[in-house]
Amino acid sequence: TTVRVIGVPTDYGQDRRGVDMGPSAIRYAGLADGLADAGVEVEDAGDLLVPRAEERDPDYRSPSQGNAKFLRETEEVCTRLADEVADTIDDGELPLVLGGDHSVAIGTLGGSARDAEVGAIWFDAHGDYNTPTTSPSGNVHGMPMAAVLGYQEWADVGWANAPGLREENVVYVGLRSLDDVEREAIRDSEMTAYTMSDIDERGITEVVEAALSVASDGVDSVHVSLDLDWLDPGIAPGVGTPVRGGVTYREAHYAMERVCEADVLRSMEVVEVNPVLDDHNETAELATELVASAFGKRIL
Ligand code: DIR
Ligand code: MN
Ligand code: MN
Ligand code: MN
Repeated sequence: TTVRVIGVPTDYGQDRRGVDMGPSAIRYAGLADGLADAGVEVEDAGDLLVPRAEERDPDYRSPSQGNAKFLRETEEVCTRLADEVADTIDDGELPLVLGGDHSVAIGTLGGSARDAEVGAIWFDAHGDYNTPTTSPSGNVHGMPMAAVLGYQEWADVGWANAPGLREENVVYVGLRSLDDVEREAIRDSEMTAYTMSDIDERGITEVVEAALSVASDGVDSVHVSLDLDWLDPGIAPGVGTPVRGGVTYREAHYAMERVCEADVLRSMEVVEVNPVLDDHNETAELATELVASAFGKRIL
């Protein structure tokens, strides 16, 4: 496998500045060495050019945008990202997208699920299933799963929809923070949601097996989205919206090791690393270690 690294230095999707430095922090933490240890070829495509948020007006709204902040800018970045991701797959390589906040997933999945049926595993504390109307914050990083699935008013936002992704092949792992309307929407959907309680009860091994089988059922391959706030903030403090009670270091590695062994990966993204909020880049280091596990680095 050749992994093509695509950095997306955006922080349009949330309120804490600094997540746009995520791609640099992750590279500085040793991403290339980690991937070399995993035994894959690496091609670094650099970063997409993303205008700084200060140069843009977050409150610009077209009539269809509801509360969504920076939706114009998000469209502009995600449209380019989707093309890059689709080109990477066409070239026979595997895209690894470095965020940036989780709004970049609209682009990654848009490209990954353009010409194929794909599943998705969403490792996150959050459901990211809001719409511009239901969102309490207006932050697009709380909306990408609804956007790509075309849920409610997202159905009219063509650039944001991922044609080859169906609800039945979407699995959340590790949820522990949902907004009220979002919770009902997830319950009413055909998606599969494993919460932290499910991990407590069944263990990470069983939950990850189940997630892999739901995501890959009847489709060509699987996208893995890793939001660093999936992990417990004690080991991943450098994120904008930390939530107590996340997965441990070993649970996270085990999950990535199983993703690798399942051999279904089509694309991957690592998002929400914010070096401004971090402790000596430890969250970026953790991100690189987890990526190495996902691509085949093993203890023995
Ligand atoms: C919240 C927080 N549900 C929102 N979402 C986060 O703003 O929509 N997603 N932090 O990653
Ligand atoms: Mn997220
Ligand atoms: Mn999150
Ligand atoms: Mn987020």
